[in-house]
Amino acid sequence: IKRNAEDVKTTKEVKFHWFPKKIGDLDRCHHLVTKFDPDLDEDHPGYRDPAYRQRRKLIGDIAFTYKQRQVYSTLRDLYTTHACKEHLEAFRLLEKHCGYSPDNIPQLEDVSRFLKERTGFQLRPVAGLLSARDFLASLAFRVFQCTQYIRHASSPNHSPEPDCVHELLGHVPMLADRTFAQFSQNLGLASLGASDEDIEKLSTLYWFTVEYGLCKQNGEVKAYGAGLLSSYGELVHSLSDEPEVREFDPEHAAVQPYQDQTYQPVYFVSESFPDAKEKFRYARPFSVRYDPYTCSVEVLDNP
Ligand code: HBI
Ligand code: FE
Repeated sequence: IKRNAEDVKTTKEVKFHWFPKKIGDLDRCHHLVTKFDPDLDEDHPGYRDPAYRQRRKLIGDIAFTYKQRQVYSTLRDLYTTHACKEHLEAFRLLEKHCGYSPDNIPQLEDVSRFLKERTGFQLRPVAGLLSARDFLASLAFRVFQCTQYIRHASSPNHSPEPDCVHELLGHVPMLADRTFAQFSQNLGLASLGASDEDIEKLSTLYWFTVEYGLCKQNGEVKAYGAGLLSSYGELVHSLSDEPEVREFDPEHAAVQPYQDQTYQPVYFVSESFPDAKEKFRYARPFSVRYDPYTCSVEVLDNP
């Protein structure tokens, strides 16, 4: 008797057809019956109507490529073990009050209102990548520039540019934390009027903290960077034994070469957000102060 691998597992195992075990598995149910297909069945009333058939194909393709809750649900499951407590707490509130759910992309305005109440951060729509200088300058005013389009459905787990998955699942929950919000604004304030070299350094620092930062919590390492929290693969990688993990130090993080094509080989781990915020000091010939009453920046001459 010929046996294949599946036959020889355990004696008690009964073989049966694959069937969906969770609602997301319904994505795999695409075995259409060809009977009554207007493209294949000559007796179909629409068979001789090309416009009808084209319209049917368009609607059919949407159904075929529909991925129920894929990104949201897989990431959310992983947050329990991999995300820092600030992210988890904010995420819970966003689900409760802001329409975060597997089947819904919330409105920017609703999320912005939520953040404004928590930390004074607001979201502003942006069409795509901005220059690092412009992007950082917004942070000085507690404005986060947010893309609104979503990644292409053919690669749900990866996007080469920021998209609303990255902004909403990665950045927004962190911006709801007061200390993290202050740290982000401090990076923004430091960038105002900075030289090109310093913008490069601040961008790199932003990269290793806001995008790819790790932090210690109750003796464990957790992720707080938005690039990690919006990428299933890299989130797992960052907390595995593979990458090198260094103690966070702004001087070093600001000049560490980084990787935007594959996973990072090096991450920086902070003791805590207050610690990261305290360590970041920036010296220059003048200083700036943000006036929250007028939402404007004042330049202070240093004697
Ligand atoms: N623009 N829209 C957008 N979103 C970002 O996250 C972003 C950007 N421009 C530059 C940038 N990030 C990085 O250079 C940061 O390091 C500043
Ligand atoms: Fe980002």
